[in-house]
Amino acid sequence: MKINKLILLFVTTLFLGSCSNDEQGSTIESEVETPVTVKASFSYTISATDPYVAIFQNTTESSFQYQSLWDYGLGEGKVNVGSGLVEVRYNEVGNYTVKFYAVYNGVTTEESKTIKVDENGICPNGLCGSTSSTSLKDAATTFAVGNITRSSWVIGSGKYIELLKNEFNSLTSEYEMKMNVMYPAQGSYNFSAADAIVSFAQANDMYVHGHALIWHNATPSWVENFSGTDAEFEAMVKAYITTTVTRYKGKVRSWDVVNEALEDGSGNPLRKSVFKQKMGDDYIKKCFQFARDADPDVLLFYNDYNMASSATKRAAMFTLVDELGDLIDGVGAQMHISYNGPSASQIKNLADGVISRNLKLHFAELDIRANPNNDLTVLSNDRAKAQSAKYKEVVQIYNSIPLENKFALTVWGVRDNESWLIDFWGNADWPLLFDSNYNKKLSYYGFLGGLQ
Ligand code: 9MR
Repeated sequence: MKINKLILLFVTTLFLGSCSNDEQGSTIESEVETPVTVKASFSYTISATDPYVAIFQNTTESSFQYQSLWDYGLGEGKVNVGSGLVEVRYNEVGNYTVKFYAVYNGVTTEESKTIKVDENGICPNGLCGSTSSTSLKDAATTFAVGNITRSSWVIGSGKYIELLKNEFNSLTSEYEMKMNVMYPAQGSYNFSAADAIVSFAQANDMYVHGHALIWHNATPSWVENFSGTDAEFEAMVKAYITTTVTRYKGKVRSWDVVNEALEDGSGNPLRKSVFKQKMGDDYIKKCFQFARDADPDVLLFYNDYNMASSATKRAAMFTLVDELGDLIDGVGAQMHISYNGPSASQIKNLADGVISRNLKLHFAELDIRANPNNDLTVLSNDRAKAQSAKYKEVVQIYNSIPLENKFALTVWGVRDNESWLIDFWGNADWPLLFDSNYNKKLSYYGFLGGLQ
């Protein structure tokens, strides 16, 4: 069995206080000396980033210099690791009796606790199989925690449905609330998949974030090849947005009105989409106005990627957003990032820009590549830890923005093996919070740790 022990912090408990035994003895000679003992005491918590790791703390109260010894219940007997916090990993399911000893004046006192470990890690409060452990949505008390789904997944029951309902309180359709699916042929809408997702969310008290009314990558071919005048094109877009937003009025909390309108290249101009070509450079403003007119209460977002890593794209986005004035409620910052970047300060810069404009911030489409350089064939412990730390960092940044700017943090997928990234990059990766068996990964605990 492998035991990892790491002394994190040395707490000074070993020094004599200013009032020593000797001083007392010399000034009050007539008092009978009672033997002094030091009462051993310790506590432990479960690591936020690794459910199999207990963090032990010596909580003995004494100003006397005593010796402290641990027995972690792993068959090693007593070990002296000094004082401070100690991390111990319990790799195997079982019950472990942990003892802490304080030795002073020839007297040894001890405290003992039982650590129970099941297949999910150390059981909180010794309650194995407890379903009362905090879920992501419960831990995030000031914003929604979302994930994506598909209409074929929200029917029936099973592990997936349980997990989705337990951990998340906001849903985004992965691809079925885009124009190519909702409006596949002229004059013929198909809302069946979107309806299924929205109904499921309503039945389970979850928000729906509508994604995305206009996206150059999800435009049906009849729209790309529109036959008609520019005025007819614009009327068609107006009717589509009005029909869709009206249909889900009161059921959808928010919409990405336009997605990824900016080029990646120099200057980050508007992409030359069919919408720009036919409706003009102010097509985004027009689309926001159509949506606003259809539902004055729904929150309207502009959504795009790489805005933390690219300062120029961020600047172009803010120019675009500023031109929208009161029509826009928030910015969706897609968080398709990697374990090693963008940096916390880049992410904060983006958040600060949104906050300074009094807009809502959506950390959207969160997934964190563990293998961006394709140097792994399996997820190593070190990389899993680094990925978990990045999740924690992102969540901490989001959790620390002002309440009025908070909206939701949406993870882009549940199981690693279902992530769009695998096909997109064509190499192995494990970017999400759950493995292919729906087990929580270290990344899950990193996310949770960011909320604490
Ligand atoms: O993950 C989505 C994938 O299943 C779809 O096939 C694709 C096209 O609809 O969209 C993917 O999600 C994208 C999102 O809508 C916008 N940002 C980039 C995402 C990954 O491509």
